[in-house]
Amino acid sequence: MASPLFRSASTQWASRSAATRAGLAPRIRTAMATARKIPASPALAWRPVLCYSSTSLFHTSASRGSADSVNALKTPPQITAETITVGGKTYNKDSTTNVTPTILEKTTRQLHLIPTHPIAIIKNLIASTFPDFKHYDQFSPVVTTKENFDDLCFAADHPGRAVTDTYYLNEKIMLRTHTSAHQLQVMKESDKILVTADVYRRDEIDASHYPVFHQMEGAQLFDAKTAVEDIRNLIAAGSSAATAAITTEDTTQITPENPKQECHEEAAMLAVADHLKYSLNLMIRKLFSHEKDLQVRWIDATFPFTSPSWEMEILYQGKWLEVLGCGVSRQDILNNAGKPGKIGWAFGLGLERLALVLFGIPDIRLFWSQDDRFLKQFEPSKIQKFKSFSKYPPCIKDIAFWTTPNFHENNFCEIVRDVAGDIAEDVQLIDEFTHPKTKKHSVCYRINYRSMDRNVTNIEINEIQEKLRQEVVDRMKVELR
Ligand code: FA5
Ligand code: MG
Repeated sequence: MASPLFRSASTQWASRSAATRAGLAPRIRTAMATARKIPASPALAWRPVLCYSSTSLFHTSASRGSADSVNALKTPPQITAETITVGGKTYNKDSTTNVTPTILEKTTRQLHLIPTHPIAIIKNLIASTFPDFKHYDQFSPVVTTKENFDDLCFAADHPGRAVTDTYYLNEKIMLRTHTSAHQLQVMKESDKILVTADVYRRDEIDASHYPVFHQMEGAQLFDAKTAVEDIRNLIAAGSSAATAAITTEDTTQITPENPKQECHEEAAMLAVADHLKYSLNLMIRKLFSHEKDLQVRWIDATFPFTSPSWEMEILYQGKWLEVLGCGVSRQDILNNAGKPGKIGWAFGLGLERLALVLFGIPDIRLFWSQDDRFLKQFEPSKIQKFKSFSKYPPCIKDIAFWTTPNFHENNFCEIVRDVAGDIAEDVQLIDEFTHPKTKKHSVCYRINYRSMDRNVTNIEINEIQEKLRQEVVDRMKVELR
């Protein structure tokens, strides 16, 4: 179970183990809608927008590079007893280091830069709905804890900083957990920015969770003094092209729990909020232009770096699926970016979430497949349904052990990933109990081994399972049962 990096994420992450135990569908949650107290001004309210009938209307906006070159990232990372070298830079290890070779190898893949890969196709389609935004997609995943947390107003004791949730190269250097890590840097350079990148989180193992996924960050800043007028004009100009409706439910409200920042004028904040939702509704409508009855809803959320904050959910196969988080940027961030006279919004969305839905890709590991049967299916700028190829049979093994007081499921999953790699399809807690006399706590995990592209033999899996049994004892000091 991952701890809450953000409140909304915690709902999404933390609910999983309990939900899995209860046999419920994990992660896709139903949120409560509430009545909006401060209504949007009619001039700024969401209006239907143009529904394009063909994805060929998307144009790819030029993507820009940045500090670290992609070539440096393609060089295989190296880990020695004392150091880690990644992206051409060497970092000293310390007692915080928890990044593994399996994870570091993923930094070389850069899926969002392969034009025929579904992640890159979605990236480009979304970027085309923000045509004049400066797009950065070549930042190294190695960032400082200042960039990932401090600059974004995370409290010093925020659980998202925990070693159980985040990959550290050392105490001060980590793999970014979200694209927001680059907000401050890029806001200094432009008022309209997009950042696409691979992000890393220690997490559980199943068909919709992988320790690496991709996010796109967007932000737009306005002159605080003229924001209301400027935004009204922008939305009026945009809506003149509107022809089709989108079913959008928005009953969120500004409350003490999801407040306006004190430094903001209410009218300017509401205008920015309306432009944010307007822009994201437009983007999602374009992406799902082929869907006749797309249902979208907005719910309240909490992030340390925005207030008020919201999440967008789309109705997918009868369930509400969270696709992005967003809000009005904390003024401290804009001030620190040297833009005290501005007010703005920011969003961060998950590209895999959208790709799973749009391409109908059933397992998140497929994005990492090097199999031509996967890679050759897609073409730049086109959304086409994934044609599944034969699934190989699974091999199921259980492992039971007495835990230690500091046992964390993510540490166990990390060892499974390290030992089995992508062959580990799913890890589920199937039994746990506390011994009435000794008070010792026992857990039993069921591991589903299956390769995406070949048959796995029982002998091979037995060897992996044996290695796993040794590694959990060595690394977590637990007692096997
Ligand atoms: C964030 O990462 C915030 N940085 C988003 C943000 C940016 C908010 C700017 C406000 C302003 P969150 O942890 O909820 O928030 O992740 C954002 C999106 O990434 C989610 O809505 C989801 O689409 C995707 N995502 C999150 N966790 C996973 C995961 N384990 N696997 C795949 N996608 C994920
Ligand atoms: Mg979230």
